[in-house]
Amino acid sequence: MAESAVITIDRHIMEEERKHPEATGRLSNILTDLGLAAKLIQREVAKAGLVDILGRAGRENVQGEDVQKLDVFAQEVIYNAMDHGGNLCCMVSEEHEDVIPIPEEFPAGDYVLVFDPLDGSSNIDVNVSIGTIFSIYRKLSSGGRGTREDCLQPGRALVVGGYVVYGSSTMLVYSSGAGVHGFTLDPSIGEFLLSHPNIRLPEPPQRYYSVNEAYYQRWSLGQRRLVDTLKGMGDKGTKPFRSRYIGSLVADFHRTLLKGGIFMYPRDTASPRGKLRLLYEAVPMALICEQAGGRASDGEGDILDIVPTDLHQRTPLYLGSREFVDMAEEFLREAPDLPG
Ligand code: AHM
Ligand code: MG
Repeated sequence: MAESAVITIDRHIMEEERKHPEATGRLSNILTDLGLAAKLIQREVAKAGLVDILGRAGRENVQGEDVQKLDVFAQEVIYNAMDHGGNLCCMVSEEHEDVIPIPEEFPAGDYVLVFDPLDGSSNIDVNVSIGTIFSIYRKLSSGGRGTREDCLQPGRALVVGGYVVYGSSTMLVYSSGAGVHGFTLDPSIGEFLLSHPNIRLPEPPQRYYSVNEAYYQRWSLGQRRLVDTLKGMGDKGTKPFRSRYIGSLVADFHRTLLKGGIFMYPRDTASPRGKLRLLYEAVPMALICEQAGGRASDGEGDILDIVPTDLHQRTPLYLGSREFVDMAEEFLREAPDLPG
């Protein structure tokens, strides 16, 4: 790419904002602050393999300071990057029981930040991709520092959804309802550069399915028949799909977005409502998936239509190419019950 064609994330956000003359710049500030938090987290994630040398998690580092686990570190980095800008009224995090208000010493803004600081924690220690997931909503209540109701809005009210994947390179992908844009961190200059403008799920999609198949026995008959069919074993005699499962939602979804296919985390007898969290994990991915031409369902209907009642509510999740998510819903409708 020619030097002159390089578009940094800040420039991209600024240019998007110019299309909306009524914009206050608050949203851009939030995204810029999140970009900084992502770089700080990336720096630590990249050192994860050096833990034994440098020390972490309950041990002291070389300066004699206590060092933290990476997910706790990520939570604090995001909180500290976002608390003082005057853009947010409150935050909620997968790592925190309740709403986190902006401290009184700082001005409160009109937006709510919902985030999962470091998703895929079982993959941290084994050098496999992990990620940060975020959502931004407009505050509903007037005045004050944000309430639970401000955080419990349906996905259709989402203003921005995005994620950062810490993989072989670090990428930030977001949508503000006008397409999906992906930026890759250039470590030599410390900037996220536009590398994937206007991402669309490929048409026709590649035939990948992604699910933790070890739970097969716990699934409904509909879910089992669906996966049998994807493996080419069903009545309908389809050719087998290819299977990929990393166990980090961000990485599994990122592949699905770029290649097509279907990611599934069904409900099962151990997690009758599903494992993944509606607010922190499902909704932002659902916005991106829809904006890229795909579908996101809980197995019965669109994820973005669900009105949450609990901050940490779980949901089954089906994400990816429209035709495969439609097909999943069809199988589930026919035999939805979990084994007794
Ligand atoms: P976490 O929030 O504890 O990290 O769990 C979420 C992760 C997702 O990234 C991933 O899709 C899923 O859990 C994997 O779960 P399983 O090990 O049951 O397949
Ligand atoms: Mg998580």
